[in-house]
Amino acid sequence: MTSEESRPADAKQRQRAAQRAADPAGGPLTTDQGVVVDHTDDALTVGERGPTLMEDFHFREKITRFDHERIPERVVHARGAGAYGYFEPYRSCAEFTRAAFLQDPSVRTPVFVRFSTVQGPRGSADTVRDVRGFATKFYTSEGNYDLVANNFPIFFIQDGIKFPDFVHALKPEPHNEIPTGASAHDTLWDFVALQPETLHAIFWLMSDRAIPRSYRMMQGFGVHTFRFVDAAGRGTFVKFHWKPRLGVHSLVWDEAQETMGRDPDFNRRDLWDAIASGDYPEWELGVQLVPTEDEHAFDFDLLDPTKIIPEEQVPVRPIGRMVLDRNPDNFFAETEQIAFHTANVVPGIDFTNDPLLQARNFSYLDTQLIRLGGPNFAQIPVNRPVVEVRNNQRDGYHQSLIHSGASYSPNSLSGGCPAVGGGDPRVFAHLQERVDGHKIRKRSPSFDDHYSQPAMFWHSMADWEKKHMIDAFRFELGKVGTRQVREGVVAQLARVDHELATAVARGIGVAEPERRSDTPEPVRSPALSFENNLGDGSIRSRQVAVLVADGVDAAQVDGVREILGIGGAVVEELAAYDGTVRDTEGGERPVTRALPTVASVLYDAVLVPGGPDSALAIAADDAAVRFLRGAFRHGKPIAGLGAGAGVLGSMELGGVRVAGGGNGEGVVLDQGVVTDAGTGPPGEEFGRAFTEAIAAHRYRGRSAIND
Ligand code: HDD
Repeated sequence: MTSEESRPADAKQRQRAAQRAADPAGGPLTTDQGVVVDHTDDALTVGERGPTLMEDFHFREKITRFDHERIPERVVHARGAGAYGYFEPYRSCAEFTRAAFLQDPSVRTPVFVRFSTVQGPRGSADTVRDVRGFATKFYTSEGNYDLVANNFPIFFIQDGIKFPDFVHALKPEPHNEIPTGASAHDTLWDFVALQPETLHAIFWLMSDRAIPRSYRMMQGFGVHTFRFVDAAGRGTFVKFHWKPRLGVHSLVWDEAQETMGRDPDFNRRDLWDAIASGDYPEWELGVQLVPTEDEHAFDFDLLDPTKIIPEEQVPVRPIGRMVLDRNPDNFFAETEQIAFHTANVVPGIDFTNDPLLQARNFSYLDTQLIRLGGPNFAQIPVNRPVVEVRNNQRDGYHQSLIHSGASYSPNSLSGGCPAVGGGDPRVFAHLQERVDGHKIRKRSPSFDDHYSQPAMFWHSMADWEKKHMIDAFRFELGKVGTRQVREGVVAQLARVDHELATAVARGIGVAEPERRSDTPEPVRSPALSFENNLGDGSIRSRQVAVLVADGVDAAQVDGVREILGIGGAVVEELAAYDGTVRDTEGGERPVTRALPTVASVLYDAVLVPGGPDSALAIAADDAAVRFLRGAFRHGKPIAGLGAGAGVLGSMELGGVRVAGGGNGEGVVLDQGVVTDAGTGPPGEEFGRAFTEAIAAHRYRGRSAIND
């Protein structure tokens, strides 16, 4: 290095030249006024060691802009992840709705979807126990339609006027702002004990639905009963359902908690990586339709957002599919600035008098005004409709359009423009409905039954789902400090099911409740169980770890890669160190990640291949052994080939039977552990067994699954 090159000023110059070369726009750095800046690393000072000058407009602008980079986070659903994609209907839905985007299967409507957690702030972890938001903006040819959904089909309250109470109870305790992103604290459960309408949603919250494996593996629900309106102005009640192609899958609680530390961005990263690698997530849009004349045909009120229409009673008809195929370019500009609003509807979709929906139709526009700093947020690119916007709305903060002409209607000075309606076929016509009644502040008695549907949910669960729910109630209430709150919740649970209430009471040191005579009949809706939402049974996009070390059997790893690759799984080779490992063919295999940087909770399945030296090293590596034990504890598929099968055998995982004795025994499958002690490449039988185990996600029979 010459003395010239070592001078810092030269280094900076080179850096600036490199930045200029890398700038895709090709231009130099400028101020907001377009003035080219000479450099941006030193403020303007008096001499080399003197004070900074106010005159340095570049410095002042840069710092001022930085000071104002943050906008208020959403009061709920602050943490999210989004993506672009498209929606296409399977066939025309003209029979029920005139909505243009639901007419023609050859027309793709662009969408943006934002998934979110609810309770935690923007920087909180992804895998908390919480509801997930699933909001979709359809940029239709008749304007924007927003389906602002959750991954639960019901909500915690019946009337929006209780939303601030519910959210205050759910959010961290006001005195110390603890806990972040969690519902396990006194104020929430106090509210639950006193407000039994919360129970149905609380049952979903205590189920594994509240800890999804992936945003790509959860359902979405519009919750409210909406209305379709056809071209003749006839209404049909409708509930919206998103069903993921990959099925509905969740974490287990122990895994979810560990993942918060290992990768707080677990769900966000999963969505991003899948789309970036071309594995586009897909959902089917389904509708439950109820003719207007059947409004009162149910033993609950269709307007009550704490009730589902069981799918066995009104089947979900698939009407189209949505694919997410593009990650945003800039998180803030797109995912943060997108503004959803339940009242953004298009002709053919209308509201009902669900009191929660009516409140939402006020709240969303209102919240965007403060969050996005004024009334012109619809001009932000991600919020802009694809159709032309023409109206007399003017001025306000951040107006970016230059309007001309008259800004009132009627006018003659601008030729009467924009014309009103004017027979345009796209005109929105509200469903005509006669409304009659006294002005009252009173809940309808048809909203009174708070126990039948939580009971139906409970009785529809498989045994393992019930166990997870009991564990969840015990965990949550075990964190509640106030005894009377714990007792109050148990008293509510006793009104749903005696066995559940007793099991929870035992775990939290509360007296077991008396058996009541008025608990609901054990009605079931099989569609509610995970067991009946497993998806297409594929292993597409599942993350499989292969533990390797020097001396690993190349044919076995390559063989497994080939088998799983056909199914679309993602295979990563993990070793003690980054870099490469030497395989039996003398090749240097690149290591995908070093074991100390990952953990079994970040993978769906694990394989230990053969090669005696490699297997020995794996058995002696603490991180690898911890990885295997973790995968076993969480019920994940595990496989061993050749000497790798021996590693699993020596670990004595829960008494599981493992193939032994060289080539003789063939493939052994026990408790989701697939082994073949043969030394050759993986055979067809092994490939099939491992693939099926991965497709099943978890082996539910392992006793330690949620410990
Ligand atoms: Fe809400 C955000 C879903 C009831 C008031 N809500 C928000 C988001 C979703 C939902 C997915 C995030 C949107 C995004 O990604 O930007 N909310 C629901 C569902 C509900 C529900 C499915 C019940 C069926 N919400 C609800 C009520 C109120 C609100 C009853 C108020 C009366 N929700 C809001 C809000 C938020 C919001 C304060 C916060 C940020 C935002 O709107 O844009 O206005």
